[in-house]
Amino acid sequence: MLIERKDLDGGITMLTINRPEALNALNADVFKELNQHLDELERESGLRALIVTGAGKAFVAGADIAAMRGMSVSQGEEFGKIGQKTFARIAALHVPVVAAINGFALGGGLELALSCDIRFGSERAKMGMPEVSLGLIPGFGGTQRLPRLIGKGNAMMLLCSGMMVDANEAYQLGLLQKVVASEQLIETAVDYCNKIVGMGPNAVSTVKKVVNLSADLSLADGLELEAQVFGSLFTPENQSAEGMTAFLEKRKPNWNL
Ligand code: CO8
Repeated sequence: MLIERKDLDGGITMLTINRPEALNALNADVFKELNQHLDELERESGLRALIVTGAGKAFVAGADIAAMRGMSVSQGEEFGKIGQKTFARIAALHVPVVAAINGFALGGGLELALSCDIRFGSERAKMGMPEVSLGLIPGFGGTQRLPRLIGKGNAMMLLCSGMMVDANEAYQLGLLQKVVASEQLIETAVDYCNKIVGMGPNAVSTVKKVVNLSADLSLADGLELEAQVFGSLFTPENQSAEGMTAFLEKRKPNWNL
């Protein structure tokens, strides 16, 4: 098994990339298993948050260089597309996805983290895009997602030099939302996900959808979309009725109504 699935209380699931002997490098088999898990997760209405992490000293140290070395032009393009499609499924999953970055997140590994919604790192996290050191460029979305997340200047600094940054530098760049001690990483991610579990499930998945759509919209179109979606949450059968009533009645909302 190259990916382990663990289901925690409250609809929180954790996927651990488990190929520590190769620092969890991404090959066709890892992508196959990841897609099988996504097939299941996408169908699960009880899912509330997903955590992705890596076994051993790496989150993911990139695409598998040994597997890529002999690839032809068409195989390289095909492999890139497999990675892009897989990470697009993570980005579009109906619940927030938290990357718990326990160590190296390099190249394809950083691209995996970028497809997640939120990134928490341990003090041991090391992040970068070393593709240019191999004569390559990122092929799983890195040239597109990295500048959108941390701005063109910061992204170019990493992309053109292949340099690695430590957890604190990654935090300053906005690559990581939190840095914690290694032994607290998973607990921090789970605690955060438990906060999500207390919120309206439909509201959380709608936030994710609207924020994701904003990447392709002008500000004016995005505001119009937000207004429409906001209004759509006021139907009597929507969870917002329960959320607001619970507040006024000074009790916790029951989202399972
Ligand atoms: N691919 C394959 N094997 C790897 C990878 C990798 N990306 N990273 C590490 N390994 C293997 C090593 O070869 C080594 O195997 P072995 O024990 O059999 O020699 C084992 O993992 C342990 O690694 P190290 O001994 O090197 O561990 P260190 O702690 O000394 O170094 C590093 C850790 C610094 C992370 C080092 O392993 C390293 O530099 N790894 C490569 C990082 C890298 O360049 N990543 C980017 C890869 S390219 C990429 O991701 C492109 C994505 C887009 C593809 C688009 C498709 C066309």
